[in-house]
Amino acid sequence: EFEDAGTGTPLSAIAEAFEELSSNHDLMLKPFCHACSYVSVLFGSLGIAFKFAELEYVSKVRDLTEASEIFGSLNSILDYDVRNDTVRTPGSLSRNLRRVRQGLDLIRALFQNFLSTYDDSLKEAASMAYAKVCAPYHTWAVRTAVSAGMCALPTRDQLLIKLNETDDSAEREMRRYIDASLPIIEYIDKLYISRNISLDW
Ligand code: 1PZ
Repeated sequence: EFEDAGTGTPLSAIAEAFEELSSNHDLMLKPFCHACSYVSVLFGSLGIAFKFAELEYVSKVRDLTEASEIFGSLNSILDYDVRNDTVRTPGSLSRNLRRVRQGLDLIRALFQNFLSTYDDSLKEAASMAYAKVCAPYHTWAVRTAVSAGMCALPTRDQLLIKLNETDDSAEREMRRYIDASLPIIEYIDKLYISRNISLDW
């Protein structure tokens, strides 16, 4: 189903992209967006019910990518929006960054649940991850649409086939993403916290 860029699978490409980001210094916007764009391949394996999630995620990553022509680092996005009092304004870069970060964290939680259960259905793993990471910040309408979509998820085996992985290889690649994305997610949270911006939105 997916084109392999040489040797890798979609999951290994995602893991590699996040491993290449370093959260040790000023994280640059362009490489960050590049890594985020790899995630898009996952949507294709979830089915039509999550098309709206894909459109949401992709458009926010695209806005950030376009901004990377002007803003060098993630820090400079926050500085700009703090100066203009637009951190939480719909469509602002700092708000889009917060949403993309929630998407990255959702995938991390999802992978973690995937690895700790062998249920043939992904509904439980996906619902739990969503409830914890995203639902508290989403409207009732969005939460309802997501819970309807959960009934149309592929099975565990169907997902593995679509991603061109075995149970063992998927476990390895998901662990790589879990380990590589956590410091990035924490780094993004600190951008807000260090400026006294709460994360309850
Ligand atoms: C096999 C596992 C399947 C798991 C499926 C989980 C799907 C969750 C779908 C979440 C859909 C969210 C859709 C819309 C959210 C919007 O309310 C907000 C609006 O932000 P605003 O414009 O108000 O600032 N948008 C977002 O939060 C951005 C996108 C989030 C999408 C994350 C998806 C992550 C990837 C899922 C797994 C591939």
